Amino acid sequence: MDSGVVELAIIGSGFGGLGAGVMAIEQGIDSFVILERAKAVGGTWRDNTYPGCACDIPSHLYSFSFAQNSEWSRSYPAQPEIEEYLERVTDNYRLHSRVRFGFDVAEVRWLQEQTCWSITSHEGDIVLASAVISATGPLSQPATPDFPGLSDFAGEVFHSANWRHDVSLDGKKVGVVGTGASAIQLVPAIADDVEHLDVFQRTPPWVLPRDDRPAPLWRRYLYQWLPFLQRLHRWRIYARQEFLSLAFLGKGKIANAMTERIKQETKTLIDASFPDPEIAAALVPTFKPGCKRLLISNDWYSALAKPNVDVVTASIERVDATGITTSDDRHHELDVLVLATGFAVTDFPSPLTFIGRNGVNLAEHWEDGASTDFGITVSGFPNLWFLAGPGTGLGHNSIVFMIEVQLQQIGRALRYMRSESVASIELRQEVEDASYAELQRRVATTVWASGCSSWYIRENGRVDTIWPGTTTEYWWRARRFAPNRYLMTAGRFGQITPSR
Ligand code: N01
Repeated sequence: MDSGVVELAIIGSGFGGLGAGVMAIEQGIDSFVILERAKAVGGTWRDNTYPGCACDIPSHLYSFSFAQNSEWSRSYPAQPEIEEYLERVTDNYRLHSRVRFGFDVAEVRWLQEQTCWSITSHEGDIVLASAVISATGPLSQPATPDFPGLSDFAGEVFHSANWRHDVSLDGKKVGVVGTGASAIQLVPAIADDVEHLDVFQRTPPWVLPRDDRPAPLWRRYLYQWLPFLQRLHRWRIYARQEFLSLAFLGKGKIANAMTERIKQETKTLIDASFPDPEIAAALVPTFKPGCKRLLISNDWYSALAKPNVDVVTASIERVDATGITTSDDRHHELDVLVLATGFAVTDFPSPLTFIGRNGVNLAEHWEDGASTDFGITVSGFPNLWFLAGPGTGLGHNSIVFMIEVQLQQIGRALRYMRSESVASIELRQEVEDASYAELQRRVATTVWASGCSSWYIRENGRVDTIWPGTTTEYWWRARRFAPNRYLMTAGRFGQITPSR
């Protein structure tokens, strides 16, 4: 068993955790640690290595504002480039020595007497920290369906987020379950290698063309020598993405026109690959565009139309040693089964256990609704901040932007605590209640509550995951730390009282 004492512990080393590390350095916090369960930084961009993996937000925007990269090779670079970018940020800010790799957090418990958090790993190691930033990310827990007979499958089965590069797909009969953001990237990337591909579709997605272009060398030089031009480009992308929110948030003429345009674009893409209207009809969604994540691809439908690819629309009944039987009694023989079935997003705060003041378990506190203040703080859980927390997910813009807004607020809170001799701050219950009530009232009129099933919606029917506004509004309202929203106890921040 190993232990340590720090001012600030950051859990996770993806975009959120690394951004928090930079923020800590900028705030002059010398005593901090980044706890990472894996052996490398990068979070979701380290874990998702499936063929074709890329970001669906252009990287000039999906990157830190303080670490712009003039070298992006194209508008939507592939995963290795994004992972390399995060490694470079880690190097440039000398964060490597701050990361404690292999520390898989099990429990985070508030010790009232000592005014600190006790963070315990699955191996029993303990870190005491005056403050904690949870940056575990919403897409860190793969969701695996429990199809009857799945364990009987004699071939290889793996989740898209745990890609088995040691399993060759060449000349194999492969099944991919799912037609979400991951499947839409990996199916076109593997379709030509396999003998046969069955794509098991439960719900077809809305798909827009992907305006992906290589970045010419001259432009990269230009951005390197005249960084303000790159910033302009970044803001242009930001404005374009923000404009999309009109389709998701509003109800008026503009929203309707945008919705119709999205529908038309998908239908055009489908018709180009599937001239037979009967087959094409099975690929057209019935829910409102945006209710599930809107996808972008130029090769999804052409991949599905390949002679060795079948879209299976009958539901999966059971798996046996040799493949999958669907509800139409057909047996689909498979050598490899890929589960592109997404992530346990609404299961927060799982897989971590947070025990706050008075022994309150956060999972129970959030049982009826994941109430927070701007997804950042929670009542009953002092000196604890979340990045990309509940109610801050997006369907239209860069989550890195949201993380940076959250870091602005956290940085200001930490500065306040250190300069005003505040040992702990805790969100007022009434603030949390009002904040959550507003979120729920507003989300009810958005596309995400328009009647589809998606990972934005929890089992109890609440849309707790998504921010029901523009990111500009979020920036305006959430960037500042407002002391009057918090209960405070006086004392020196960062000084952990010895246990009696
Ligand atoms: O997961 P998903 P994902 N039987 O939940 C199907 C981000 N991301 O990994 O729609 C049969 O979107 C499920 O069917 P249905 C992005 O935020 C980002 O693709 O529920 N099918 C669906 O088709 C995204 O939103 C990038 O009916 C089952 C699919 O599996 C998030 O990750 C790239 C099933 C799951 O789709 C998740 O995307 C990739 C079952 N039991 C991912 N269970 C970027 O570019 C599930 N499905 C940033």
